Amino acid sequence: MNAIRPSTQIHTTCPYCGVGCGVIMTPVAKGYQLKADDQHPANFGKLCSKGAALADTLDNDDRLLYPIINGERATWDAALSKVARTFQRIIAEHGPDAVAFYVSGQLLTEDYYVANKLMKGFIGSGNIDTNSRLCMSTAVAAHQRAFGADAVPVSYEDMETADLVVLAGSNYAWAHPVLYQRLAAAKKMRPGLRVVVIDPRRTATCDIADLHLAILPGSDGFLFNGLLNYLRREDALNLPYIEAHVEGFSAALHAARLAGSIPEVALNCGVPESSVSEFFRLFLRTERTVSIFSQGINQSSSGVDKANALINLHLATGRIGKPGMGPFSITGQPNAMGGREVGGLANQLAAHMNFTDPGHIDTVSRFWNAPRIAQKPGLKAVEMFQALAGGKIKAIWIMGTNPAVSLPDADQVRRALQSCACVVVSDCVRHTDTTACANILLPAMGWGEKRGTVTNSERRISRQRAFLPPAGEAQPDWWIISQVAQRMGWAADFPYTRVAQIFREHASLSGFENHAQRTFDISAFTDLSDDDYDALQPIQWPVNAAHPQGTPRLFTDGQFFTPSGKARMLAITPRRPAQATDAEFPFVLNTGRIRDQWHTMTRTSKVPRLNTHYWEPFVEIHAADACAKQLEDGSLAQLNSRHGSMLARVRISEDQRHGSLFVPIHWSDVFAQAARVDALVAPITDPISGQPESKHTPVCITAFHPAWQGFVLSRTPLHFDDTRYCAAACCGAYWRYELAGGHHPALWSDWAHDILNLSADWLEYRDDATGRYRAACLVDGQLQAVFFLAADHHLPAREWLANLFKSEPLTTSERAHLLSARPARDGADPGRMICACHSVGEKTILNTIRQNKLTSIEAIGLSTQAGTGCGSCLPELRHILERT
Ligand SMILES: Nc1nc2c(c(=O)[nH]1)N[C@H]1C(S)=C(S)[C@@H](COP(=O)(O)OP(=O)(O)OC[C@H]3O[C@@H](n4cnc5c(=O)[nH]c(N)nc54)[C@H](O)[C@@H]3O)O[C@H]1N2
Ligand SMILES: Nc1nc2c(c(=O)[nH]1)N[C@H]1C(S)=C(S)[C@@H](COP(=O)(O)OP(=O)(O)OC[C@H]3O[C@@H](n4cnc5c(=O)[nH]c(N)nc54)[C@H](O)[C@@H]3O)O[C@H]1N2
Ligand code: SF4
Ligand SMILES: [Mo]
Repeated sequence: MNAIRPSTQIHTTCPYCGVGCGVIMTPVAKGYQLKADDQHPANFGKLCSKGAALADTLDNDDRLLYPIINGERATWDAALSKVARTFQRIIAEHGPDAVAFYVSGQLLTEDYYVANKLMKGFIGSGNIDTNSRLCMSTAVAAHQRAFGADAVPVSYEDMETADLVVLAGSNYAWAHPVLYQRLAAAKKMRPGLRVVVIDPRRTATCDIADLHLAILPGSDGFLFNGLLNYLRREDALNLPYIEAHVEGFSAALHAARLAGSIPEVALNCGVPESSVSEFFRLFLRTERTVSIFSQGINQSSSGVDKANALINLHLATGRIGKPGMGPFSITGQPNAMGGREVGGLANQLAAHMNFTDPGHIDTVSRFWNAPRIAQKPGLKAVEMFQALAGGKIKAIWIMGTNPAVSLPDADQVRRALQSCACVVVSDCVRHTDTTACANILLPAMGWGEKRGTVTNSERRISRQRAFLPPAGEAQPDWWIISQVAQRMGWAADFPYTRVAQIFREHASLSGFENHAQRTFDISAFTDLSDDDYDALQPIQWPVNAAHPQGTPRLFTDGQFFTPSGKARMLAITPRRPAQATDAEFPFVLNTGRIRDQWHTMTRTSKVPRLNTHYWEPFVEIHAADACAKQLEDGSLAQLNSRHGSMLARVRISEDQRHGSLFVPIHWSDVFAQAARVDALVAPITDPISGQPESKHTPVCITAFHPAWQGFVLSRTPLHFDDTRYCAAACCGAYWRYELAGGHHPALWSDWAHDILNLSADWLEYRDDATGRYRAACLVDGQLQAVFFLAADHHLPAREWLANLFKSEPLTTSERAHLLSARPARDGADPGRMICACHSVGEKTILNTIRQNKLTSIEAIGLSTQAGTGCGSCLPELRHILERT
């Protein structure tokens, strides 16, 4: 092991996505300076906009600082004892299956290991499931079916050395930005590298695509089967490989024949024949192919079949286990992979062992010395919350996830939580939609405070290291769980005082009675000293006696983890999404991520520059659909499904398919009113994996006509009662509120004065005929707030006004133009923020391109600095350049 690095620099791992970038934190006079770790093999010195902003998320604003029982501050001892006693009582009265844990791919491996051990090993129920159910469970099931183990075959380097990279259902540029940058750089070096994007939407990822297949939502299975059939017809299968290493080949091929020829595939997928044949020919002739898949495949009622249909292609061509080849399921959360290692899903056991094998139950039971170990899988996330609603589960402990926002049928989830007498929530944040439903709140240490390991998409284990003191009384999750376990009577089994102890036990279990039968094996770390754990360098599992330096690529010898040692091709019959659109709900609702926010925004929303890219919930719609529904760009719309409704700002976009809508997942009640998209999503899941169909909900959309609309920018946070729509964003020097109301106040002026509640100089303008009210409030010549209210959404741009919140007093000219919201001269309005690193707006970029006749991204960078920071905005810059 290498020596510990100098202690002034702390090497740790970004807590956001599954790329798992290394970052270095250095204490400086005021806080910490962050830089990308140029030695870390995940990112080699690169970061995206979110990672680069981490140092700005470290304040303790709205942190959960101490335990709370029923709204009252409590001691740790009281809170832990209360959790232990309540769980014990319910188990005694109703049995172990009456309690549940709902955990997260954002826990560290050690936290996750202890949570799983407590529930499955000692409480004796399988009822621990994780938000990875909504994310990776489909890929897990597909891997298990094909390889006999949940193992990602490839490394990031394989993606860079491939000649063809297929991106299926992945918005790589925004969701895995550093991998996208690595791919873009590889393509620049080797222009022969081809990129194909399969996504119903045109996304930022299409920026580097040679071919974009904007398929009908949910039709991937038809495409993959069609390709398999095509490869057979063109005699392009690798028969020697199939003979030696694959089973199930004939049945798979037989099923794929039904996909028909290229015209049929094109029809089934809703794309031109020429695109299908181009894709098929590319795949046929390119040996080095990596097929990346993500939520566009996983979040589907037939996701496991789709993933297997894709893996089939690699098995049939022998493109696996070799450099630059393989199917590649990329993980979402920082520790989605670690959660799979410890068996955090309800249908897994631990260390890649399963309930389906009685020998495995026995092995784990003996290793843990846990005679009460669960004998069967527990409830999967969606079923778990249905059981909570039905009263079968009577106590739930939620750790590191926000199900009131992120689970499908989210209104029902919230009702279930509200009706349960024992909801325990461990979180770092005080106010989330889920903490609002909790009876007991336990403060968890956050990133920078806690220690442990995470595993990224390429099976690489990296250390998270602490560099901050805990916020308030916060404790690490493993400690909290162990303390409860001790109080439930299992002190000897949960004796942990240091995180390294847990890691060693986890490593030891991975090797226990393994005999090369289980791919997850990190037994080389069984006797790791505390110092060596502290110094642990990023390494890819398996790490064992045979592979002490780790394993970049799996299945190099064509041996798989099935009983026969052969990989399995699956016979797939493609299915359409479970719910079709109809006259009442004619649109397909697609949901996903935006570039600068992380999930329910508990951390990224703290960073003003991350809030300026998109500052409120929106719905993207094709221009023809918008026209038919009489929706204007920038107006408000109401979306309804059979399950719920939401409000969002309309964005007309040429990137949408006809009949499809896209809404981001990020907004919760904390940041907006009526904007949780999962309130609309049906609790329909894949029958094998239990993963929800989050990308395909039939909905209707109508114009929302409130009595008034408006925006308020304010130097201090404000509170608005009685609105129908309210989206708030912290933008640094000011807060931004986008508003709509159901009825007019008697006097706008009184309303605004009440809300600001501050003695200030008011400039006001009122026009009752048009329903307009505008006001600006100044304190000592400095802008304090502006109110712009109107009968509809036709309001001035906010950017110039926003810029006036810099601390200096306003100039006479600025004052004079305040209520017209327009600068005296053109060019002072930067427009919508594009480059988060250097705060460069769209209008600034457009003007600079036009004035200086710029023709390249590099030239834009030289003139404006846009795109010269983390690079996350490069696809949008290119788009703007193309438009001009
Ligand atoms: N900025 C940011 N990055 C993140 C996250 C975040 O919150 N913010 N979260 C992380 C997590 S946990 C995850 S799981 C990953 C997810 O990463 P991705 O899966 O890349 O992200 P999504 O936006 O959920 O969905 C990907 C794409 O699937 C497409 N899609 C929808 N329906 C279909 C279909 O039928 N077929 C195909 N082929 N595509 C379809 C959508 O249009 C979308 O562009 O991102 C991770 N990275
Ligand atoms: N419609 C739709 N729904 C989706 C998706 C979609 O694409 N469409 N995507 C799904 C996917 S892939 C995912 S991964 C989920 C994500 O959804 P969630 O997991 O619900 O989202 P987060 O906001 O990441 O929630 C994490 C919570 O844990 C807290 N936290 C952070 N660090 C720690 C820690 O160390 N310990 C503890 N105890 N708490 C911590 C944070 O403050 C936050 O409240 O959403 C899913 N829901
Ligand atoms: S790509 Fe961005 S969010 Fe993902 S780990 Fe790297 S820096 Fe963090
Ligand atoms: Mo995820």
